[in-house]
Amino acid sequence: MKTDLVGMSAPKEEANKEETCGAEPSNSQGSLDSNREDDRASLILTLTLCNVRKIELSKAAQVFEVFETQIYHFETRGAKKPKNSVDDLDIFVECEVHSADVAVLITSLKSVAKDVKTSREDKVPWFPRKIQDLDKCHHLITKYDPSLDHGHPMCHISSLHYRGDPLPHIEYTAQETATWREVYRKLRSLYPTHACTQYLDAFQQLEKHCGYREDNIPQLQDVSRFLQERTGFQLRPAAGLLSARDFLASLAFRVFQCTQYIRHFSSPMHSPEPDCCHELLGHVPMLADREFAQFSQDIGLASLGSSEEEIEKLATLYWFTVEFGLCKQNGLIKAYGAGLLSSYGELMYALSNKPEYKPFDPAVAAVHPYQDQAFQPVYFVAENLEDAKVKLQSYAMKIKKPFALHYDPFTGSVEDLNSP
Ligand code: HBI
Ligand code: NLE
Ligand code: FE
Repeated sequence: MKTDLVGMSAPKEEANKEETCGAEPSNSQGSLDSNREDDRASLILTLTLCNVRKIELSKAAQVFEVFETQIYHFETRGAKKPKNSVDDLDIFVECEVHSADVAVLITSLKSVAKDVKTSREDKVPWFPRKIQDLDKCHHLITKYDPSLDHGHPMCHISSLHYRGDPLPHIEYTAQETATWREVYRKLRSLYPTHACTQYLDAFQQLEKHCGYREDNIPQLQDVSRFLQERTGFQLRPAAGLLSARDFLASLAFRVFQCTQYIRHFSSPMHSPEPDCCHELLGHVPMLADREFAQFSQDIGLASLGSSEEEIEKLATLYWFTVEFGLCKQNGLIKAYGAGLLSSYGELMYALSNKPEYKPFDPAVAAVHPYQDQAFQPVYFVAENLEDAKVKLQSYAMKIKKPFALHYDPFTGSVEDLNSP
């Protein structure tokens, strides 16, 4: 793949260096550059990292480095608890960090510390209020960072793409196109019997208008334009797997963050992680459906300002619907989940009667265990997409938040209905 993306390192922006403290700067509706400087609200954070193993001290420091935090105070002491933990340190840190980075910084620190306590635990986490703020929602999760071997993901910051930048045009290699061809051909033969009608309708349109063909990997620019005309959804390039919080937040603004690289040619029929086959063949056709687009945006809106626990539930709900959802149609079960519609292997398996099926209930799905490396043992079956949407909406209403958000499509922003 030939691309002008620059990899995982975050380009340093001199304009962002000078941070304002606390208050948000006023939102000038000016040029793109002013968008980039906009919303630099940073805050002073006091953290206690409990029980960091002495040999992992440098890893703890590395996390702060990745987030470009300004450290004012960094102090270690022998761990308080338990008394005999001679190999552990407690670390006290005072630092300045962007509000958008706080939640994910703490998640990252939890990969090296047994517990992380913060001075701001009870506050509402930062969330984007207007579509331009999505420039801050770019935290990548590196699941297999060899330098951090624990179960917790290590988060990197990626700021490769800004709102308004043209979507990168990718020249795929012959081998990449060959992988696409194989995936496309196989899946296309299954769709008529396995995909829901909404998918089939959109897929036909994409073949007609958007360069969906065996020998062509469609470009984000064209696909994004197509979706915008249908449901107002737009695509943005993502450099990899994003944190659930950032990924869901973008859905609130009808923005879908897409990877552009393609799976390895050795396993065309299943990839554990998203790639362009998954985005273009799995997600895009469904995002062209009005009902499904609303469902996706509703999960996104529910995620804004939610606690870590709530985000985890919404991500799980997303998993069992947007990724692996099934629905009834004319007495048969069909797939609407993108993770199924982009995997020949799992699409066959999901409708084979081998797995277990449960009726879709958001409260059950949100806490149901799942695994992301192989086929799902359980799928949730919705009565239809509208029913799934209504059930999700009543689930979302029950999430406790100190505000009631309303999305204004004219300005692409959310406002708090409770504030004067
Ligand atoms: N990031 N780039 C990208 N693409 C996804 O499909 C994606 C993601 N991050 C999280 C995610 N999907 C979901 O599995 C939920 O955690 C929201
Ligand atoms: N398993 C899917 C595929 O092979 O396309 C990707 C799932 C991404 C969550
Ligand atoms: Fe996906």
